[in-house]
Amino acid sequence: MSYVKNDSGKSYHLQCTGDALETVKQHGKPTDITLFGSCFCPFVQRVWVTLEHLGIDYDYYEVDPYKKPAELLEVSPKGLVPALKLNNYNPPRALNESTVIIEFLEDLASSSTRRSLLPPISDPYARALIRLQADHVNRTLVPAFYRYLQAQEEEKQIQGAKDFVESLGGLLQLFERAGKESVSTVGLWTEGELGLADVMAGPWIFRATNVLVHYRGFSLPEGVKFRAYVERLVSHPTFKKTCSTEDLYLDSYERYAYNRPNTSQVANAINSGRALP
Ligand SMILES: N[C@@H](CCC(=O)N[C@@H](CS)C(=O)NCC(=O)O)C(=O)O
Repeated sequence: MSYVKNDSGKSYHLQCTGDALETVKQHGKPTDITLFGSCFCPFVQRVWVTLEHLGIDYDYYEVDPYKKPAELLEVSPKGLVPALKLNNYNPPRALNESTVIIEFLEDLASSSTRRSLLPPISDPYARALIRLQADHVNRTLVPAFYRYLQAQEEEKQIQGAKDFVESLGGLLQLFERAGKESVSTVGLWTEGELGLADVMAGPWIFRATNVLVHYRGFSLPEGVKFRAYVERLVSHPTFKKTCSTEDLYLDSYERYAYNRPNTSQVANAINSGRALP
């Protein structure tokens, strides 16, 4: 049984709301780095949180990635958000792919703001443990989220929920391992600072608390420690700055929840069993 009965035909939003809108308003003036973003997009959100956390100056530019305007294609070959336009080059250069952008911003911050989402470079093992978490998020958690949300038949939804919970479990195991094997203070799991894995996973965990709850009747895994982690994440001031109000996500994800044809490149990849774009 799908949790919400009928597709009401809602479309994705084209402007941030709530806290995210306030942040957009503070980042309207041209700077060296323009973030091409879309208000509902989790891949954008992870880059956006990174910019905020690292204290790197940027301006936010909202685009509709499904319409693929020429200015987006110029900075992102597949027409996907997020993308960065680097205005200090002449002519300007660009970068796409959220994970690559995040690494770029980390490198940039290492010689400017000196903030980071990773333990210090003097502790390569601790850094690798966090990267293992991030890798798990990208290869397992993110696809499991979409498979679950796009599943239409009851059986597939049950399997989707199981797989999603299992991928969360895998992340927690990696968190626990890092807690045991390193003394790093980076990462919300150990009540440290916001870290790379939090930023990588955050947008989907957040959407699990609203979109998956609404469309799939999902309940987050029990466990005091896990629930406390999710609370620290979604209420983290830097993360919250990039969050719109719940209605924006519910409306924007109805397309996925009913698996409407041609919803997105991600949705098509999930439907055809291919790797995500
Ligand atoms: N691998 C890309 C994925 C980005 C992505 O799929 N973005 C979506 C919005 S959430 C998009 O631009 N979709 C446009 C489309 O499907 O044509 C990344 O990590 O940056």
